[in-house]
Amino acid sequence: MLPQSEPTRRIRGTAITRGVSPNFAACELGHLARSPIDLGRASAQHQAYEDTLGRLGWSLVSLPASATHPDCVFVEDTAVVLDELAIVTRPGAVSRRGEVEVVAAALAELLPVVYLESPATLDGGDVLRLGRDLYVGRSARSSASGLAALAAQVEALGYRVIPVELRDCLHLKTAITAVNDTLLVVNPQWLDLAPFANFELVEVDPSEPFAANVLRLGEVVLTAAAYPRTIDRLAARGVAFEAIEVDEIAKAEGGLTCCSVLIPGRVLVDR
Ligand code: CIR
Repeated sequence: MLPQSEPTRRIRGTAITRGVSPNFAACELGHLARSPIDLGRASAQHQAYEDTLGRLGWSLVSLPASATHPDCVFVEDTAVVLDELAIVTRPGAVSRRGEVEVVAAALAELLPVVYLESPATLDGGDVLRLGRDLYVGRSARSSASGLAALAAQVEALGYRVIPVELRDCLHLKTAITAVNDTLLVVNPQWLDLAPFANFELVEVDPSEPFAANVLRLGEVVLTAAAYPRTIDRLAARGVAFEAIEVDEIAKAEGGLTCCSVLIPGRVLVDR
């Protein structure tokens, strides 16, 4: 039995999520082979994910699934949230472009919203925010013009865009995520680590290449239960974590960060 964190009553902010599409099995795939997806199991895992966010202090805005957007559960790709505003992306996969509208409407109730325009493409999964630095993966989904358009939106606000070279994985946050402000968990096979020279790194266990995608939820980090060896490495560093099952969702090449857009410190007043 993995250790569980204590529930908290403090409201940390809003988490936007979206249900699993009835057509989830028709999801986009970048580097994974397609395997059968049990829709009921994926939906149950997603419900447990939402329940965990709620228990850990996030006010949920749970948007309805879309039959015409198989990947709609992966809301992370539709937006980049900063302190001052949210940038609605233009996803790299054409089938995913229509996902942004309902998420943008939900975001607009919480903070100002701006948009990336064609021909820029950018997936939120490629953006790792550490303070006022935005590390951005140059992936098959996020183009050079996408990075430039993002920089144009954020540099005047005092953020830096730092490009990161990727290989053999879908998004930057498939390869690296933050445990806290100084400690990152990483699969060193999938990216150029030079931009992260000033951080402490925990490498995934080599038998768990997808374990680098963890979700920072305050003092607690959400991890995927399928990766116990990497969890042991995090525990050895004193990281407080909670592990949940997301292996059915992972068949669509999505992880823990992908299923929410977090807006710290902002909640809808009439909820
Ligand atoms: C896709 O290929 O776009 C989806 N099947 C998976 C997206 C996962 N999102 C993420 O890592 N941020």
